[in-house]
Amino acid sequence: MPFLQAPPMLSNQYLDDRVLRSYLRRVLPPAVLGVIENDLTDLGEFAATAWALARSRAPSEPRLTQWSAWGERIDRIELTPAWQMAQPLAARHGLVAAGHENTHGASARVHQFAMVYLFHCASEFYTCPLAMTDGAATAIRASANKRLIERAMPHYLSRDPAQFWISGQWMTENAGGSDVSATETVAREENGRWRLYGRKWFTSAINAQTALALARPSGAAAGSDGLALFYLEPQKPDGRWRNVGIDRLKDKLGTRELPTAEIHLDGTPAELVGEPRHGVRQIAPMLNVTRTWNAIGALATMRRCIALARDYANRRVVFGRPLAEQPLHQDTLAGMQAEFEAAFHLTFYVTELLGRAQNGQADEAQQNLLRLLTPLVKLWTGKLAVTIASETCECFGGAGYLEDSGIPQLLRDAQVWSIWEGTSNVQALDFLRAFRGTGGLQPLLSAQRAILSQVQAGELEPCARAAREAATKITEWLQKASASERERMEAGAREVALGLARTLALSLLARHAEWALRAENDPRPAAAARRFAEHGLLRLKANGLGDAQMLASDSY
Ligand code: MFK
Repeated sequence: MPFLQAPPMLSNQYLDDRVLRSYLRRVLPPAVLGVIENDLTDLGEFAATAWALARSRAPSEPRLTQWSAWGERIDRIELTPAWQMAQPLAARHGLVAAGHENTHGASARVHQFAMVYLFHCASEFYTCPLAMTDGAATAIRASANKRLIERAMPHYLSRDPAQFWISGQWMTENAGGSDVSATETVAREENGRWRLYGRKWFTSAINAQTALALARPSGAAAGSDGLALFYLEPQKPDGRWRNVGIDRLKDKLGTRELPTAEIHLDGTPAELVGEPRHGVRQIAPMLNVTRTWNAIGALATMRRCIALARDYANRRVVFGRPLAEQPLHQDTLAGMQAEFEAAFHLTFYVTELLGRAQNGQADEAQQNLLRLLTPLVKLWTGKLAVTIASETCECFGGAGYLEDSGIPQLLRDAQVWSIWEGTSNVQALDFLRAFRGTGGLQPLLSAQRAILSQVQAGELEPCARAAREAATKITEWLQKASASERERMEAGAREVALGLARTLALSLLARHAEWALRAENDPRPAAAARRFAEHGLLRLKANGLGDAQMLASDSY
């Protein structure tokens, strides 16, 4: 008798998503939801069929061929079948364009990111170049560089696959990943044209038609102020490289379908985006957009994990009944769902703010709030996706440890969310940068007060109280730490950032739960809020600096 288990399956990932559909009903005007639902249903179907398709064939990865049979250096990259399919699909659905079009006003970003959330897991990380393209469009628009706006934007925002271009983001170098100020790539003006010389250590989606790159104009000052931001089109129309050498494709833990390369630039023509300095300031709008995509991608990972684990729990019978009926397994799934649901509301709240800011509808406090929340949401969702993906492997038992079940890939891929686009600690320090630069926590505390004033139901009162108390504790911690040395503040920054993210997420989840009770007679968001509050919001350190120094340098 062969041993046989039913593998997990996915149904339409939009129609089956209670959290997304309920949220969209609350925040979007019915007319807008009516218009975009076709797109969402299509992408939900794509997400389900792509999972089944991926299980039915051998995994494939991009391939680099450096030399032709006749000795010519060609550096040709072959993309996976899914990547070839993703390009036209992304263009037609306007996965970048929708975030910039005026059709739905300030709801543009909610619309766009709802699509991205459905598309991500089926895209084999084609969302990476889409994120960078969205970021490049945002940075170029902010630069007000008329020539580049006319040259690149029509391609970035095209819905025509033949016209649609993607962008890379070339920052990371041997000397500096987090510390971009260590950039060694040099820009020289030769015969009235800028050319770049140096090595970029991680360049994702190397097949992109364009890239934004940081380089130091020769003779410019050291540090990040001396860097400039450049726009490049690294390939000629016939596919030959413009003085770019692809040294190798990276051998990564996950995101293996994404062609990430190590490259060298040997006189690559480039164009200044803005002034020949303050490059980090100029690329920052790109970073904030790609970090938002990062949070959406992490959220999509969580949702995929939970959908698979839940489906499997209905199929897998142990100890005489399905896993789904076993109290401890139910409790495990409930914990995952509550964390995901809270993260969902915080992440989409950030997309609402981004839409308002971009549409000129955000006042100064809301712009400051967006600045504070972007690193927080990137940090928390990146960490949470790994936790949920790891728990998902366990939900499948031994099958969750087998590559060909497709489950371990979720965990390997999830690990990227807390690394690229700036590690968790980079985000925590960026939160401190924003905290110091935007007048402290006030924008966040005021927003939380307004959100919680909409929570009236008695059953949600403990959640609202927990969120208020946590905000007070964090405020006190920050006041105390600000008065002491800078290093104490930095050492505690990650826990503060995580605590703030969880606190605001609980407030937002409770507000949605109140609405769902009244408008949809649905008690599930309230159950999620109670469960999330039970998990706790804070792990602030009382006095850890000395202990941390001792433990970090521990040796026998
Ligand atoms: C769905 C898929 C989505 C994901 C796609 C990802 C694909 C891409 C893969 C990659 O490229 S991964 C590489 C990502 N690398 C990073 O994210 C770099 C991480 N390091 C940082 O983020 C550092 O914080 C940073 C390099 C920005 C620090 O640089 P500096 O020069 O030491 O910072 P400084 O001097 O504090 O800031 C310089 C200016 O930038 C200041 O403005 P002013 O000149 O006006 O004073 C800052 O306020 C501003 N700034 C820095 N970060 C900002 C920002 N402004 C707005 N938002 C920010 N986040």
